[in-house]
Amino acid sequence: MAESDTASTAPAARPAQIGPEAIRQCGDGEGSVDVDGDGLSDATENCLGTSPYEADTDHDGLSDKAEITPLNFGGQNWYSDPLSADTNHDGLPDGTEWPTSAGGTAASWDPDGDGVPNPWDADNDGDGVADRDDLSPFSAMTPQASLNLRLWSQPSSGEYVYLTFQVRPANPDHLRYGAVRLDWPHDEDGTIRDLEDAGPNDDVVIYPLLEVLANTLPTETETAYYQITHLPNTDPRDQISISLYLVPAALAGG
Ligand SMILES: [Ca+2]
Ligand SMILES: [Ca+2]
Ligand SMILES: [Ca+2]
Ligand SMILES: [Ca+2]
Repeated sequence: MAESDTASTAPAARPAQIGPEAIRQCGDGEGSVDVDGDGLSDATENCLGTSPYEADTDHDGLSDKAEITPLNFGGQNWYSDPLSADTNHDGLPDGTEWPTSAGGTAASWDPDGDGVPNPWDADNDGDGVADRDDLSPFSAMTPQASLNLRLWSQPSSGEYVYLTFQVRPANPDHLRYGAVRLDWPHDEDGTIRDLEDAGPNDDVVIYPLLEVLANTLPTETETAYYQITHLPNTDPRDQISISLYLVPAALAGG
């Protein structure tokens, strides 16, 4: 398909963005000289701007040929960028968002069924938490009143197991006061008093807490270090509260 097949062929005009027009201009790769063996001729790669010496120019796990081959999904053609490891700039490389059936590592093209395949979707699982903030970007949980965590193997004595997880209120609006400084009205009698009225929004900061029922109470050192509060309760397990750290949401309303 290419007119010339030498790696030294300079492109007359490189397309600004790789898409249908670029593929029309440069061809889709057939040719006799394909130094890196990725299915795109050297001439086509010189025209597109991909490397004729590397099968995967942007090192995202997908060959240049795979990336310029349009994906027909949901009634339209989608074009990946072989010059960017993260086509939609959502923090997940294309190879992570591509499904295993097409050479990537994701379970499917579109887990939330919104018609937008992962490599072009900023929120793959549609839970309102953007991929770049989401610890589990391919699966959404329905709201639950409580969650059980169980270790399948017991750590050795003195050994720590660190867990990182995200929690989110069913209604994200309930976090609107989280870690925001608020003003306390002038009050000389209440449990919380504000006598000096020095300025607006300088008195109170509200942090969300996670209530945990645990079989083992943290040590005093751990309690102080992690700002853990022991709460009185009637359950045979210990009830503690742990401060949550807010993750700034990248999506509006997230
Ligand atoms: Ca090639
Ligand atoms: Ca690639
Ligand atoms: Ca991405
Ligand atoms: Ca998400």
